[in-house]
Amino acid sequence: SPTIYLADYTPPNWLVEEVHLTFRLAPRSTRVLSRVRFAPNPAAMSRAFFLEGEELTLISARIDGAEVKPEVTPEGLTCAVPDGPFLWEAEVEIAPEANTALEGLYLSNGMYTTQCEAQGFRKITYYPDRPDVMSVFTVRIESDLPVLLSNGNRVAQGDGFAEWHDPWPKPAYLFALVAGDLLALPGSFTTRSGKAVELNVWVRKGDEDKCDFAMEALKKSMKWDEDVYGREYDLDIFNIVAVDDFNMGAMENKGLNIFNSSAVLASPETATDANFERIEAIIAHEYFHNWTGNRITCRDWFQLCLKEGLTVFRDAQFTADMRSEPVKRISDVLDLRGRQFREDGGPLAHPVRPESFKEINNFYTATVYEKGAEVIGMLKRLVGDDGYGKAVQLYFDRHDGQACTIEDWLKVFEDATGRDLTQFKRWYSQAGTPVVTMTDSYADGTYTVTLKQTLPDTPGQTDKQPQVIPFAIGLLDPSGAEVVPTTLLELTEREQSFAFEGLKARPVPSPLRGFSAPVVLDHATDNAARAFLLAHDTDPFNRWEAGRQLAKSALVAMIGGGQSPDAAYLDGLRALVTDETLDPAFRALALSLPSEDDLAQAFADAGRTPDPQAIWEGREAMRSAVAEVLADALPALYARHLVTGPYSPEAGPAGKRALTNALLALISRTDGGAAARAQYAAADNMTQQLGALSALLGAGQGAEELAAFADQWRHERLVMDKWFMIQVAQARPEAAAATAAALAERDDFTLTNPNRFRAVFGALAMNQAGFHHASGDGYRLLADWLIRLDPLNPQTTARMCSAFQTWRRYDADRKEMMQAQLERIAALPKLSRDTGEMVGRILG
Ligand code: B3K
Ligand code: ZN
Repeated sequence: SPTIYLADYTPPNWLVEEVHLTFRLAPRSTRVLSRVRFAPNPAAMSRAFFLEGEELTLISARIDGAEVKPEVTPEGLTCAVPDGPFLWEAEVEIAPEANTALEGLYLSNGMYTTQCEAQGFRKITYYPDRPDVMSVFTVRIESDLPVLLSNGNRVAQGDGFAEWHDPWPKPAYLFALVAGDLLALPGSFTTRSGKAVELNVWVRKGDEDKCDFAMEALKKSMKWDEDVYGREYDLDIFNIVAVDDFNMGAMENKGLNIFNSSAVLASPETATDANFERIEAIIAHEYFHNWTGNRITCRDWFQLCLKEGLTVFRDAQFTADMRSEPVKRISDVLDLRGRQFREDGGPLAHPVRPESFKEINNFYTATVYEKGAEVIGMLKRLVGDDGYGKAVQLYFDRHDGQACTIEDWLKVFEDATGRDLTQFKRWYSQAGTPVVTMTDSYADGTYTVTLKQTLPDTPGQTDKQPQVIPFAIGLLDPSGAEVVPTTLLELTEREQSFAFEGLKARPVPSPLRGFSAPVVLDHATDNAARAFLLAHDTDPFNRWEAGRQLAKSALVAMIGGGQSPDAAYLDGLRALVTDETLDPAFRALALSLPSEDDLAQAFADAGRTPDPQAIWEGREAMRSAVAEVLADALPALYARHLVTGPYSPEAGPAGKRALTNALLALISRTDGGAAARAQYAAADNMTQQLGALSALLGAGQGAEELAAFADQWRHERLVMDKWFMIQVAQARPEAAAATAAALAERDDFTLTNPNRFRAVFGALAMNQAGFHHASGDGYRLLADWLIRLDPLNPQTTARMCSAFQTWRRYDADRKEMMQAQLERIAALPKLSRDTGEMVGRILG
């Protein structure tokens, strides 16, 4: 399949003035009638007429009322057209029931739903399916189903039909339709200019008691966007729909957000605190897209980070405001390092704004989303909060109703702040994680920091130019008092020195505070300095980071050097965990060890071959050491923070539950599982029930509870996803593949539900020692199932291929086994474009 290049962008030949769509819904033979007013684009270079269309049966087509016979290919159609404006009418047939790819119009448990981003609309009708063609849509749905929804405002409704009109011009990827036997949790919101908005969360019968939290999250999001960004909602109604079969988290269709049911449904009994937090964040994210994505959209798919990076940045600000700012920052950095650094350091590395693709769905990545958000965070740090506020308001004023580029985005910052962003723009075009090496010296009251940036080669990119790196630093004196508060250094050259004068003694630096840039910091420091920062740093992020670095170096010394657990780490951890002035959520984070993948990368970075089995054993040994060293303190700590009484998903009690669950996992290593069994028996909420089950499984117990759990929850598919996942996640290395294989044979394992597939095989890929077990069983099993899934659902298959992206890091045997599986997939005769591109890039 062809490669598409950013450099080849040309404006559309034809613009769309308005669209009318009529849907006559039927599972195997839905008819879609389109009436589209086309007008020549004055900016175009040609008047050739091409409409995208895939897997459609064309019934008839007309231009200005006269029948035409277009030339149809598998990708679309061409047709001779008039010189000036004309009316295009077409009727096509599609089969939603046969659509297992979950792109276009499909059926999920009897409910019709759509997913059009990025290029799914072309599976609904012939159309210029590109984001720079924006138009006003009117939609008529004909069906016997009781609830018929589309974008915009409802304009008519009667027996067997409904009509919707969306006054805001939009690209086709924001089109949506839902039809089903649904129930709504209703709500309302009054905007700050006094407009009443009707809100609904639509679900299937039986789920209506799990919508309250999503509704509240929506109202908070609407209010926050008014207060912080001055953005009001712009329609009379806002609908959210929960769908069981969905390829990702959710979709921001104008006025009709469609959600994976896992990202909206929550009750205390069925959802964990982590689920509640994720739901709040995704509701906010999709809502915020109304302005950053919908009112202002992307010119082409290369500009994806324009809406995604910005919207992730906005939802992170929201979560920080609703909950704890440091905890949110630490979680985000953990996620960034775990997913984005991993991507940036391997064969799938690509710039925040990619320059080519075969299948755009493969570029909804951690780099576009999370690094894209980091880039905005850096921009804000560099221009200051005021500059950021002015620039963003200028963006909304100048570009409302347009399809924009990263150049437009950066220009508003230049115009609003007077800052030249030419060099900053390299963050969008150069892939790879910069390494910042820090050295320092002290003489006569002057402390000098020297920063050097190294930009690693990535696929297709070498000899990179220096980037602008905002580097926040603070200095502490030997007593632990802060002598220089957080100061922002701007590293713009390959190497630069910065001096701090007038100091009384050599300070202890606290570098890269708040993780002020998405870089790897290489700073030759020792455990004493780390322990000092762990005890004294005023920057909560760096305090956590110091503990993490201590844990990492202790683990590396244990795994690679046979040393016993480091005393400085264990002492520091004890002090931190028992420090009642600290937020329990923060303490829970401090108790978690660096992941197996993180440690594998640490070995690879040091030029050593990671041994997944040894890494697993090292973490187990460290956990046992922590459990032993803290043994005297654990039961009292656990009892002090155990939350009883009515459940609230708020950050306070959730942080305590996170801490007590982390403590319980440690306690269960030494008490034979008694405390965990007690928590399991008493739990009236999923966080404590699952936390107890996880602690038991982690200690090699819990068979009875596992069976009871399945019995209790067999009718709740989202809870059963957890049941599937936890068994694979907690399986010992030698048992992980067999556990996953057995689960996949069950009747309630279904290939067509991405949540269930991810529960088993996503968990297998995450269980590093299991996936990389020397038998090769993990590799083979995952490949077997990806091969089965690809013909049904290419998007989810392609995404899960990334489990193999680190294959070059390992020893010859493992490398060979992974390569063999990748080549086996690549050789399939009917491999999808999605999976073909991913496997090709991973093999390199
Ligand atoms: N924009 C959608 C993602 C669409 C993914 C298409 N493969 C959800 C979001 O980022 O809000
Ligand atoms: Zn998004």
